[in-house]
Amino acid sequence: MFDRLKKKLSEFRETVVEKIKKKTEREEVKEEVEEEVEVKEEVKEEEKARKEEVAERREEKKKGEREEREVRKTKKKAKGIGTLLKEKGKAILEGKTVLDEKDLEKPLEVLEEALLESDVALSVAEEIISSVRRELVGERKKWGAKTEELVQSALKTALLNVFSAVGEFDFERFVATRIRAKQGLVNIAFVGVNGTGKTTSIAKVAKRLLDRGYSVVLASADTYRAGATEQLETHAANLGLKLIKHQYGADPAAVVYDAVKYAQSNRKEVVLADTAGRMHTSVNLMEQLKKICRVTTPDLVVFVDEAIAGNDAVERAKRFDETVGIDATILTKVDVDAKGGTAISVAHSTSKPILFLGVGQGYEDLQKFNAEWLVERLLG
Ligand SMILES: Nc1nc2c(ncn2[C@@H]2O[C@H](COP(=O)(O)OP(=O)(O)OP(=O)(O)O)[C@@H](O)[C@H]2O)c(=O)[nH]1
Ligand SMILES: [Mg+2]
Repeated sequence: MFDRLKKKLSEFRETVVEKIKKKTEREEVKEEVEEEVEVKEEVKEEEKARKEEVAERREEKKKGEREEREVRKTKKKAKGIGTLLKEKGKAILEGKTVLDEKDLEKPLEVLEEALLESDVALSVAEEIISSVRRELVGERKKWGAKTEELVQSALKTALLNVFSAVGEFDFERFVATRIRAKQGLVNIAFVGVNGTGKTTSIAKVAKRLLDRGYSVVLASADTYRAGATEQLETHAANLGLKLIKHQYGADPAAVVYDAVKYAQSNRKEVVLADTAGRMHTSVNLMEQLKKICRVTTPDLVVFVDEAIAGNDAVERAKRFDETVGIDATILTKVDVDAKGGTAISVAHSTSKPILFLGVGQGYEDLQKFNAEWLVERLLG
């Protein structure tokens, strides 16, 4: 899961840590050289002074032992000054190296490329890069032993920023609140392009709600694809749920309408409506989806797409949002996604929360989305 982006982020961290180490070493060497030069000059001056003094004394005919003693004293003093300067230099240097734009130019370029290759959309990648730059450049940082932690934390902040703008969405709390407010019923429609995992996700969400004590009805509003109703029927049978269905080719809005009526008269709490997969570019099918949403007024429109779709998912999410107004996203097939950037891109570009991640084909393979979890995984 996310191996590629994870590897690239870790490479960035290593490069920057290495750069900081090298820079600190370089500055240390520079300081030492400067110290030596200063010490030598001081020694020279003192020696000159001594020599003059000695010369005077010579004139006064005071030579011999005294002269030697004075020269020895000078040398000792010079050594003392050197040690002092060195310590001072080290104290200044202690963990405080300043990274400038130039130091980070190349690693940030590489990081941006890696983000783009890992399905992070360009605008999001740019935002992440500026955040990392802001965190690392300029300020005198106490790098020292904490270098790796600080670089890691800059990356973490940048990635979490993307999600904090979108916010979190507590699905169960939403369902509970709606049920209370709407005399016991919440109607949820699942939309998206073909084969992304809508039907499977509905079954997983149904299982999750059942486990939490809610009563659920399924609506097969995919009257378009042969075998779609049978697929949902199998899930309904496995989970012991009522499925509302019509004939193949029937009006999907009518199916959802019937499911809502059924739920109302049978005191069921949640209607999960499966719609046919449709290309976001198909005008007719998008119009049909509009009608389903207009007629059945879902409380929540969930856009389902697959993590492996990368930037295509971003484009599709935008188009579905423009057409029917999506409220949240479920990203499926995260278990087979090596890149890891889709969640970041989709959340950022739609400004809609991610509800769940699909992490396998079983009913339990649905994970509540948590930005911290994702970022930890990417940086781990
Ligand atoms: N590995 C993995 N496979 C998944 C996941 N979610 C769905 N799938 C698989 O993806 C395939 C398509 O899933 P469906 O649920 O039929 O997709 P759909 O969006 O309903 O498809 P259409 O109705 O044809 O538009 C199936 O083989 C699922 O088992 C997931 O999270 N991980
Ligand atoms: Mg389906």
